[in-house]
Amino acid sequence: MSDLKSKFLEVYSVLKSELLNDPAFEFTDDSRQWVDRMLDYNVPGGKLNRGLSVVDSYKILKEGNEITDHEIFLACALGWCIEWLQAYFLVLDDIMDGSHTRRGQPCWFRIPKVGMIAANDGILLRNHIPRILKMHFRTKPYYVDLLDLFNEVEFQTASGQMIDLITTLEGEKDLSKYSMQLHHRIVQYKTAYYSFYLPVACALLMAGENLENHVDVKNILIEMGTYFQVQDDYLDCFGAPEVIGKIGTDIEDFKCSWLVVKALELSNEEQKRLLTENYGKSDASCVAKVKELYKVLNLQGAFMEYESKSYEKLIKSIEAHPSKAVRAVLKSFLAKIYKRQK
Ligand code: DMA
Ligand code: MG
Ligand code: MG
Ligand code: MG
Repeated sequence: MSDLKSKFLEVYSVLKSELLNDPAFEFTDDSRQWVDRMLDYNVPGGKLNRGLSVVDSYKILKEGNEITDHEIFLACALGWCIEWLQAYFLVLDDIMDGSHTRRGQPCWFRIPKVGMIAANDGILLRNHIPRILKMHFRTKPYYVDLLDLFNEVEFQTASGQMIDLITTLEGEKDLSKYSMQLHHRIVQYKTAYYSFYLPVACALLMAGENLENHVDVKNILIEMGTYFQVQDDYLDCFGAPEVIGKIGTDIEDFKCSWLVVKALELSNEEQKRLLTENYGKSDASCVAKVKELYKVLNLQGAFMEYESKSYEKLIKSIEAHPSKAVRAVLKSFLAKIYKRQK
């Protein structure tokens, strides 16, 4: 494990123990144990890309300046706030998407003793974020901006989840409403803001920057986040569950996935009929027919083409940025996700 990652995980233990001893609630042994187990199950088990990116980005922005251990701790704490936000959204997303596994284990709500308590655990995870921020950032000049940033991004993500969900409504299963434009809108809101803009925005605030001066950085990160969610859509069908740690449900769930939109673009009338008949059904044979059509249409090839085109476009936008440090931050983020398998 890298030094940074082990340092990052140490900070998790510190934050967890502070939350488990929060004087605002009279914990009993049982309730403390519940939260302890719930946090360990849902917060630290992912790739930690978003959280670690805060620390990486902060280091790059401060290049040439001395960084104290305390500043590293603070950057890690902000990184963990994003991992907490992600855990909150994922616990609820898995309930709503009817998913089975996440990060190589059953989804939290699938644990028999947990069930719908998971809904409240999601709310609790969300409430931990302002508590961590208050504990460690209350006296910082950028505290208000930080709170505002997390609030804005949470609103954008929840709105993205809303459009992701309402487009699949039963009784209105109409593939003709699915387009690249709708897909782009969904993924920009549900994924790009919290996964890409938020980590870099946290680092910029810590470095004393005003976010209003970084709209161009935000736009590049949103484009990167869109590319990331197209990968997620691709892996939902073509990824290996052992590698991605989750079993795809997009076909069953009638999601407006990049794959189905691309398939609609490439289909003839007969293939469109096959999609209409089989997309959005949980029956395994229907799912298999959709996957077969995806192969016939060579969506793997279409995705590879999309992937290299997006990469080139992103590199061009990054190269055009005037600040060397910002270019480095954006490139390091892109390198982490290009051609990812999980
Ligand atoms: C998830 O989109 C977005 C958020 C905000 C959790 P998704 O349902 O495609 O994610 P996953 O494939 O990880 O369930
Ligand atoms: Mg999901
Ligand atoms: Mg979802
Ligand atoms: Mg997905």
